[in-house]
Amino acid sequence: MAENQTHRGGFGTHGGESDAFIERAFREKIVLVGVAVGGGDPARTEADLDELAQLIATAGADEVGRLVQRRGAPDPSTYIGRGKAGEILAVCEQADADTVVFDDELSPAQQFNLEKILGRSAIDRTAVILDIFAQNASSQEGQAQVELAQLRYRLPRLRRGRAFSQQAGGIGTRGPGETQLEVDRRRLQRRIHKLEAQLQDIAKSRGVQSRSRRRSAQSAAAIVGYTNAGKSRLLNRLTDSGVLVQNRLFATLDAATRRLELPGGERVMLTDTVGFIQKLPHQLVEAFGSTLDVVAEADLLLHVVDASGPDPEAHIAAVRRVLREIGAGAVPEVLVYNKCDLLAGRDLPLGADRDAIAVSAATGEGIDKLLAAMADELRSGGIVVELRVPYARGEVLAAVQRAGHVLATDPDEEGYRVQARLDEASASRLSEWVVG
Ligand SMILES: Nc1nc2c(ncn2[C@@H]2O[C@H](COP(=O)(O)OP(=O)(O)OP(=O)(O)O)[C@@H](O)[C@H]2O)c(=O)[nH]1
Ligand SMILES: [Mg+2]
Repeated sequence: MAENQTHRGGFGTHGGESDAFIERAFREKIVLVGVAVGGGDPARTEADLDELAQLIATAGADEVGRLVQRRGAPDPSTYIGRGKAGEILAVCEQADADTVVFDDELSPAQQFNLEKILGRSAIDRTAVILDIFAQNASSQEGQAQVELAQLRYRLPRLRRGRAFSQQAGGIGTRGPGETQLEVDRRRLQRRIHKLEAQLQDIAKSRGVQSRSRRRSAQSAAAIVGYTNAGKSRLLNRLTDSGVLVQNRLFATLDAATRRLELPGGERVMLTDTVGFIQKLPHQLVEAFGSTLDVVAEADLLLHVVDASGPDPEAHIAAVRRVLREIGAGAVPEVLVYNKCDLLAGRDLPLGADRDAIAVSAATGEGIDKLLAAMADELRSGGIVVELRVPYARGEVLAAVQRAGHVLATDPDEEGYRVQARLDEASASRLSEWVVG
C-alpha cells in the first residue's frame, strides 16, 4: 500500500466519538507484533500473541502475519525501533495488511510515528479489547462504561486538525485563538463528564439496593475469572438461570445476580460479572468501577479457571492482579477449576492450590462439592489479609504459613506480597506486616 494512499488511521479520519478501531464493514487483514522486553520469555510472547489473535478474531478481523521481537527496552519513539518497523512494513506489503496490532499499549507518540512509517493504522491490544467491549455492550450502563473507557483512551491521542473536524460548527465551535484541536479536546472532555455523571446516578441507585440486601443479612458471592472460563455457565448451573453463555471473549459485560440456596439452607446472592484478561486496559477497569464494586464488596469469590486451557496458572495470576487493582484482593476465594469434562483423564493442573474444587458447569460434576465449600467458607470466620514481607524476613513468611492459609505469594521489588486467611488473633499478632 503506498504511503500516500488514504488509510483509515487509528484515530485519524473518524467522525464520531465511539467509532470502532477495527473496521467492521469488511474483515480487516491484520499483522500482529509482540515484544519480549528485557529478559522476557519469547514463548510467553508467542502465547500472548495467540491470545491477541483470538481477540482480533472476536473483533471480526483476520491475522495474516506476526512478528516477535526481543528488546532490552521499548524504543520511546517507535516502540520496536525503526529497523524493525521497516521489517513490519515489508510483511504488511507482502500480506496486503490493513492494520498492525501491537500487543502492548503504545504511547500516542509511538502510535503516530508508527502509522507514518507503516502507512496504515497501528493500534494496540487495548484498542482491540475496547472494540470488543463496544460490540458486546447492550445495557445502557454497559454502553456508557465502554464509551467512557474509549474516550479516555482517545483523549490523549487526538491529533491536530483530523479527528472530529467534520463535526465542527454550531454550539462549541472555535473561539478566538482556539485551535481545532482544543475544540475537539473540549468536546471530548464534556462528553466524558456527562458519562461520568450518568454512571454515578446508575451506581447510586444500585447502592440503595445493595444496602437493602445487607439489611436482610444475606451473604453475597461473586463469580470472577478469566474471560471465557465458564463463569456464566456456572451461574446457570448453580441457579438454574438463563444468562447468556457464548464461546466468545467478553460475552458478559453486565453483572447478573441470582439467588442461590446452599445445602445448609443459607441464602446467597450470587453475581456473575465481566471477565478479566492479561493486560486488561486500565481505562476499562476504571470505567467498570461501579460494576466491579460487587466483587470488592462480596463475602466470597468463586474464582473460575478453565482447567482445559493451555496455562491455567497464568490466568489465575492475571485475575488476581486485577482483583487487587479493584480492591478485592482480600476477599475470601474458592478456586474453581471448570471444564473438567474436557480433561479426558489428564490430571488437574492444581499446582499449589490444594483446596481448589474441580467442576464441570457442562455436566454438573463437582457442583455438590463446590456448594459445600461455599457454605464452609462463608461460615468460617477467618479473614483474608494482605501482608508485605521483606525478602530478608523469611521467618515471618514461615509464621504466616503456620498460622493460616496462604492464598497467594507474589514477589515484587520490596519483598513478598502475601495474601493469607488468618484468624483474628494471628492477624493481630502479625499486624506489623499487614497492609491496608
Ligand atoms: N466443555 C465445557 N464447556 C464449558 C464449560 N463451562 C463453560 N463452557 C463453555 O465455555 C464457553 C464460555 O462459557 P461462558 O460461561 O460464556 O464463559 P464466561 O466465563 O462467562 O465468559 P465471558 O463472559 O465471555 O468472560 C461456552 O462455549 C461454554 O459453553 C464446561 O464445564 N465444560
Ligand atoms: Mg460470561
